Amino acid sequence: MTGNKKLQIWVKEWADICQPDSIHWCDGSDEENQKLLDLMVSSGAAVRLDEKKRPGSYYFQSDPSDVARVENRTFICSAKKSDAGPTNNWSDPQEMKKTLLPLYKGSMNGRIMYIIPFSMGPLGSKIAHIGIQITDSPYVVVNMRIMTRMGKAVLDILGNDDFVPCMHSVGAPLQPGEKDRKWPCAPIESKYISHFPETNEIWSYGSGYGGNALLGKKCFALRIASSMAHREGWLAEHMLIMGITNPGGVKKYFTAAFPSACGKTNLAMLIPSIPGWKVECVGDDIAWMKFGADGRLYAINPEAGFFGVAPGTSMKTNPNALLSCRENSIFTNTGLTPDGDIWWEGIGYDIPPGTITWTNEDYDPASGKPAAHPNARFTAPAKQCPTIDSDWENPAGVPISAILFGGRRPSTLPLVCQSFDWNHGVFMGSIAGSEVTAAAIGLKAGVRRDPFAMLPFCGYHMGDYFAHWVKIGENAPNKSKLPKIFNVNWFRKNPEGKFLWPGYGDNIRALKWIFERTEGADIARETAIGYVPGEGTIDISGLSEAAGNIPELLKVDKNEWIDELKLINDHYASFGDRLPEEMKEQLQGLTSRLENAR
Ligand code: GTP
Ligand code: SPV
Ligand code: MN
Repeated sequence: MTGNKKLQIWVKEWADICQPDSIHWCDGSDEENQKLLDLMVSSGAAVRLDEKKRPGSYYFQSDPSDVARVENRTFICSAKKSDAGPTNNWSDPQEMKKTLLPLYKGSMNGRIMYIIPFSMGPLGSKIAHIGIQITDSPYVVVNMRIMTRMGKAVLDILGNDDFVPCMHSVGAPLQPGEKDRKWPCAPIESKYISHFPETNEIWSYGSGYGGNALLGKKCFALRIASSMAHREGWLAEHMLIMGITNPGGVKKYFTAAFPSACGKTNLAMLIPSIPGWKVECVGDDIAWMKFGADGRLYAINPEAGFFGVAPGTSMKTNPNALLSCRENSIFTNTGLTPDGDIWWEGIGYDIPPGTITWTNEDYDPASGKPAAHPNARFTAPAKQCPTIDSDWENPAGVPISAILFGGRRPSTLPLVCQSFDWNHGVFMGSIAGSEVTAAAIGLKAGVRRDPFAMLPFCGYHMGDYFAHWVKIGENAPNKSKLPKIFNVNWFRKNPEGKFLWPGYGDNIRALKWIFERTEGADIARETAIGYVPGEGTIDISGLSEAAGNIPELLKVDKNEWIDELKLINDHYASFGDRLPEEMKEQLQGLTSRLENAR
C-alpha cells in the first residue's frame, strides 16, 4: 500500500462511494498481470490467443456501443465557461460532480476496485508526472500496464508527493449473483469523460474503451497536461516523435501532429524507401516538450506502449507495428481466426475461413460488414518495436529540429510546405483540418478543422492555446534554435478519388526535403502559403508511377485557397476576442498574398 495520506484518503472516499466488493492495489508484477488475464479468460471477457502464433497475447470484443472516444460526452469543467472555449463541451465543476456522484454511488457493487499507480514519462524523470487511476475494469489494468510505467515502483517514487487523481468506473454494478457481461459499460447518454483542469482531476464514467478509460493517455497526458503546460510554460501535444538519420550519419528528431487515425503511428515507424536513410521511433501519439539548458526544444514520450489502429496495418504498410504486437499484446475489436490468431482488413493476406468478427458473428463477405471494427486497436509495449530509438526513455528527451502538422486533405494542401517563420507555423497548426475518421463516435463526414490535431484534446480555450504557442516562440531562450514548422499531406486525391501519393515508406521523400530545409538548403519555392519544394527537389529515385503526380501534389491553387480562406475565416470567427492578434495578422498576410498571387 502507501504511506501517502492524500492517496489513502482519496481511495477511502471513493471506496465509500462506489462500494466495491474489495480493493486491490496494483503492484505491476507479471504474476498480477497473469492473474487478471486468466480471470478475464475464465469469465469469457477475453480469449487467450495461440501461444505459438501470438505468445502472451489476448483478444477482446467491446460492446458495440463502446468502440471509440465519445467527444460529445467529453467535458472540460473549468470554473468559467469561457475558459473551456468554443471547441469543448463545458460544465460547471460543482454541477458535473453533482451529476456524477449519484452515478458513482454503488457503481462498483460486485466488482473489485483496482488502484493503479502510474508514471507518464520514465520513472523518476524530471519531466514525468505521476497519476493514480481508480478503476473497476481489469481490462483497463492490463492495458495501463502496457501503456504506462505502472505498479509499486511508482508508489515508491511518489512518496508523499502530489499526484493526478484519475477516477474511472465502467458504470455497470452487479447485483448479488448477477452474471457479468463480456464488456460491461453504461449506455452512451450516461457516459461522462470529465476533466477538472483547475484542480487536475479526471472523473470518467461509463466507458471501458481506449481514450475514454485509459486515463493516462488522452485525459491526463493531453487534456490535463495541456492545462498544466499552459500554466507552466511547456507543451503537451498530440504528436509522434521520430529520429531521422541521413546517409551521412547526421541525426535529427521531428515531431508531427496529425489527427486521430491520420498516420502518426505509421510515420513514427516508417521504413524509408530511399536507401541510406534511417527512421527510429521515440513515440507514436503524445509528446511533452520543454526547452533544455542548450536552448533547444526537447521532447519526451510520456507513454510506454502503442494503442494503435489495427486495420490497414500490414507487413507492407507498417511492418514495425506488426512486429511490435507479435507478442505480449492486447487486441480489441479485430477479427478472431479459428486457429487463435487475429485478423483485420488490410492485414495483407486473405481472411482465414471460419474467422469471427468483432461483433462475434461468423464472417460473411456477402454482408458487407468488416471482420474488424475500423477503430480496432492493438496495445503493444513500445520496447517491442524493432526501430525503437535508443533515446526513447532518455529522461532529458530528444532535441527537436522540425514540427510537422497534417491531416487527411483530399485537395488544396500540398504534399509538403514550410512556414515562413514560427508565428506562420503556429498559424499553419491553427488552421489544420482533416476528413473525419473512425477514431471518435458520431462525427459528421467531411473535412473539419482540427487545430494542432488537438481539437478533442485541448484542456482549455483554443484561442489561449494559440497564444500559448506564440508565447513559446517569443520566450524561446534562443530563437534561432526553435524547430522549423511544416505542413504535410499524404492524402491528396485525383478527380477519380485515388490517392496521388503512395504514402507510408515513400513519405521519407518529404521528410528528406524537410531534413534538408532544417539545414537551410536552397531547394524551396516561395508561394502565398509558404515554401514548397522547388522543381526537381523531391527525391523521386525508384518512385515509378507517382513520380508523374508530383506537380499536382505540390500545386498551390489560388482558387482552392480562396475557398479555403472562407473556411478559415469561419473557423477563426468562433474564437472571438480570444484569437491572438498575431494570428489575425497571419490571416491578413495570407489573404493579401493570395490576392496578389497570379
Ligand atoms: P491515433 O492512434 O488515432 O492517434 O492515429 P494515428 O495518427 O497514429 O494513425 P495511424 O498511423 O494508425 O494511421 C491510421 C490509418 O491511416 C491506418 O489505416 C493507416 O493505414 C493509414 N495511413 C497511415 N499513413 C498513411 C499514408 O501515408 N498514406 C495513406 N494513404 N494512408 C496512411
Ligand atoms: C486517438 O483517438 O487519437 C487515439 C486512440 O490515439 S484513443 O486512445 O482511444 O484516444
Ligand atoms: Mn491519438
